[in-house]
Order: sequence, then C-alpha cells, then structure tokens
Amino acid sequence: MNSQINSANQYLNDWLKQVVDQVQPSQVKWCDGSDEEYDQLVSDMVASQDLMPLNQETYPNCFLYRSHPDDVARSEHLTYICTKEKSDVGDNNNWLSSQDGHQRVDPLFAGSMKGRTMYVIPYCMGPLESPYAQFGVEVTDSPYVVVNMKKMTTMGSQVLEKINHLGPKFVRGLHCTGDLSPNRRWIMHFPEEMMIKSFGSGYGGNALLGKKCHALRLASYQAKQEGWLAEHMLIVGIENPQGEKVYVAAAFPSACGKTNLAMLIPPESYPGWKIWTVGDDIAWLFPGDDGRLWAINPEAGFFGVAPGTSEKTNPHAFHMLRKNTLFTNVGLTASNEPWWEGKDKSSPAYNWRGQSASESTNSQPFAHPNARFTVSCAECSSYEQQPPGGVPISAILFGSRRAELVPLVFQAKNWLEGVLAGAAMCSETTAAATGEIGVLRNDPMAMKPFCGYNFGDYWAHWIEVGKKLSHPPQIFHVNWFRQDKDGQFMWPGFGENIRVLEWVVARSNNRLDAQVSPLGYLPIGSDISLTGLDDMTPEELARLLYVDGAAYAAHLENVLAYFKKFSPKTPSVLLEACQAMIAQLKS
Ligand code: SAT
Ligand code: MN
Repeated sequence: MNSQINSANQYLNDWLKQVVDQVQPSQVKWCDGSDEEYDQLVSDMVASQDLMPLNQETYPNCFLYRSHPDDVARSEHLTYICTKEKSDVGDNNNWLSSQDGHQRVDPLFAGSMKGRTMYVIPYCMGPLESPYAQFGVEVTDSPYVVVNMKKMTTMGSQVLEKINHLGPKFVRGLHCTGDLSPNRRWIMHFPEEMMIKSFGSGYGGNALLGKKCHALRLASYQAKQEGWLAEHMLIVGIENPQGEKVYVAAAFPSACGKTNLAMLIPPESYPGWKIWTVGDDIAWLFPGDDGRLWAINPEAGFFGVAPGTSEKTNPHAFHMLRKNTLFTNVGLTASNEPWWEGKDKSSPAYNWRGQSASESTNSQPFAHPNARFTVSCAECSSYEQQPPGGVPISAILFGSRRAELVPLVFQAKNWLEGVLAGAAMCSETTAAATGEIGVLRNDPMAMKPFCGYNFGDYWAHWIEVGKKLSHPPQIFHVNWFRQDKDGQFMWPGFGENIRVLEWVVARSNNRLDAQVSPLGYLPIGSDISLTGLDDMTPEELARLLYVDGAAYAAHLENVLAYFKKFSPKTPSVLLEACQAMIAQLKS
C-alpha cells in the first residue's frame, strides 16, 4: 500500500504513510479531479444505492443523497479547536490540548478504513493562480465527500502539482465516516499543526474539510498571524444602470439568506441594476498596497440550503439546480424530481428519509430544513469569474436574523463602530447546526461557529486590519427579518433588498446625506426607494428603521457583558465604544 504513496512532496508522503498505517484501507486512490473520475464515482454510488439518480430528463446529471438521519447538520458541540494554550482559543470554542485532541480521536481512526478505499484529494481554496490561494489534502473514505469536493474546490492532479513544491505548507485533513454514531463523532482542528481530524459524520460542514474546517477555522487562525481576515461572508458585485460596479461583502449566520443575496435579481422597478455573484459563503479579505481591502472567494461551488429556494426567492439558483447538481436530504415528487418546502406547485411523494407521503408524519417537513444542493459556481448565470488578485470591497454588511429591535439598515460612523456592530451581532439559531432552532445567541460577525481562535483576539485583529486601510470599506448592519406584532415579516426581502443595497452603495460613494443617530447613520426615509413596492407605505418603512433607544441600550448592555467574558483579550477601545454608545442611546 505504501508504495502508492509516491508524490514528489516528502512531507505529504510521510503523513499519508502514517495515515495508511493507522486506518488500514484496502486500497488508496489518488483523486485526479477529472470528469471521468467524477462520473465513475457517481455510477459506483448509484450501483451501491448510496446515490439516487433523479429524473434525468428534467434534472439531467442530478442525484440525491440521503444522509443518516442523525447526521444532517454541523455538530457544533462536537467541534473542537486543539492548541497548546486554552487562552488562544477562547470560550467561543470547545478546547482540548493538542495532545488530548489527538488522543481522543486517534483510537477511533485505528483500522477505520479496513475493507474500504482511502481517497486522497489534493485541493486548492481560491483560484489556482491566485497569490492568496491555500492548499490542502483531504483523506477520506467517503465517495460522497469526493464528488462534493469536486464541485466545491479546485482539486486533483493540477493541484498536486502545486503541492509538490510547497514543502510542509498545506493543510492535512483526515476524514473517516465511521459508524455515524453521534457518540463517536468529533471534528478536531489543530491550527498549530495545520491539521484537521474529522470522525463519524458524512455531513457537509463536518466532512467537506476544505469548507468550514479549513477555509474558516484554520484560515482565520492563519489570517490572524499574517494580517488578513477569513470571514463567513458572501461577495457580490453591484452594477448600477450607469455601468459602475461596486463590490460588497456580507456576513450572515448560516441559513439566513446569503445565497439569495449573492444571487439577487432586482425587481422590474430597478431597470439596469445587476448583481454579480462572486461567492455565497466565505470571503478571504486582504489589505492591499493601495489601502483598500481586497477579497477572494476561496470556494468553487455553492453548498446552499434547498428549502425556500424558488423562482420567486432566487431565480438564478432555481435554474442552476436543474442540472449537474447533487442534492442532500430533499424530498421527491412522484416523477422523481427533487422537492422541498417553498419550491413550487408540485407535491411531494417521499420525504427526505424516503418514506412515502402516507407513511410520513403530517406535521414533519418533506425536505430536511437543512437539505442542501451542491453545484459548481460555473453553473450560476450571475457568477463572475474572480480575478486572481480578488475584487476591491467598498462596503461590508453585517446581518442578523432579528424579529425585533434591529433596524432594516444603519451605517457605522467609522471602522471601530463597524467592528462593534459586527461584534454585537446576535441572531436566532437555524437548522444549519444541530440543536434548538430560533434561540437568540451572540454570533459576532456570524463567526461564532467558525472563528478558530479567541474572540477577544479576533476583535482586536479586526481593529488592527482597519488601521492598515487608508480607504476602508464602509460598514453597515442590516436586518431583513424584523416582524410586526402579528409575527409577519415587515420587509419583503429577496430581490427587494436591492433598495437597501442602493443606499449602501450611495453612502459608500459619499453620494447621500443621512440622519445621524447614536447607532450610526440611518437613511433619510425617502432615500430608500419604495417605487414599485405597492404594499409598503412610508410609515411602515419608518417603523422598519425605528430604533428604540432604551431597548437597544439594554441589548448593548448584554453585549458588553458578553465582551467582558473575553477580557483581558477584549480590546479596551471596543468596550469603550460600546459603553459610549449605550450612554448616547440612553440620553
Ligand atoms: O454545513 S456547512 O457548514 O457547510 C453550511 C453552513 O452551515 O453554513
Ligand atoms: Mn455558511
């Protein structure tokens, strides 16, 4: 077996030989990333009934994967960052010493691939020729992981060619499906060793190690050392009717509409406006020599939430999913098409577990609420091929899911208050992680599940990055999810969000005045256009923009207490900015 470990990178060979001795696979397969390899894996999985072909006439080259019912979302409570010092990791993460982390998982890996194929996936995060690209090798026994990685990353022989010249500078990711028992499931990160060990889950964020594990948790740790940021952000280009294009990065928690915003189609009342999709989930942000902030999307595909995706909510996604797509945990129609809540007028015949409509319990959804699609970026008609050097960011949005309190939009007065707006984010939990849904929690910068180090250091790092920017992006906070007293969403959202983006762009370009408030700048009512939005009155817009000073101050008091949990690491300027804002809101 070890004779097959013959790359030109000795560090890679040494690690792989050690892994082979540990997991004892029946064979090792180096993934070349070719379409033939993908097709072969898909047909093998269809033969073994791990993958189900969907209606090939209406959904050509689309397949359904049903994961284990206990393995349908990220397992945050089983996700650890392992370092020498606990204080490096902070209370925002589960921590184990590196030694204890290895000791906890290594016995599970022993002999874990007996009788199975071990796939070796050399992958690249970011455009292959980008100076910002990062490399990794994922070892897995899951062909589902291989076919997903093919869509989500650049992978295979051309990447190995690069890794051959990298010495030790690549991430080592070991993944084994195990028996999927939640009692034997760990997602361990060793940032000091550039290593990930994930056992016992086949689910996306737990198993596609290039994504959250590498591109966020390890990358954020690395970014801190090197002076850049790895963020849970989409990236879009916003083009106005005059043809001017401005790039915006936006952080929202999982399953809060990042993919929809990334692919927004403006309504008819916005002729000439166009949104270009650069990324929908992760952004790496680098201070440039020109004093601006430059961004790349490290991913090559979308791993989006299926439920709620429709012709109305996200036409680009709805159409891109009609071919070459892998679906996970959606329902099925009688004609073998994928089905999810909010899709269209068709009816489901089977739920995500394969039970027929008569067998399934009435109140249960047919698609799992965290059902996903995996599709290459190239399939998206609004996708913009990113230049290797990235795109310049003019505005950053922080967005949370808040039924109350938080206005539709405000602009921070400066970088520090922008960092405060991001760090103060609280959002209601969603089905993207196991656990209760709808619980309000602190989710600074939408990075609670993804920041690979101590939040106190993270906020300090954000402030430091701002100091390197002579032309920093303007920072905004948005909330599409405010509800009225009857529990109805007050803002129509989706394509209509262009109205807020128009204001964001105008403010970023210094083209509009605004109202000054303790939170920052608020739109002057008429500056958010309501043309063509017949259902909304200026009074309703005023309610969406209303800030209850006392209630907001009370929220920030909680935020302040949360910040102090990370002291002495929490930067004092952040505490002071928060205190000052509370005082202003109260006065
Ligand atoms: O499961 S993933 O982490 O990949 C998706 C998400 O939760 O954002
Ligand atoms: Mn995400």
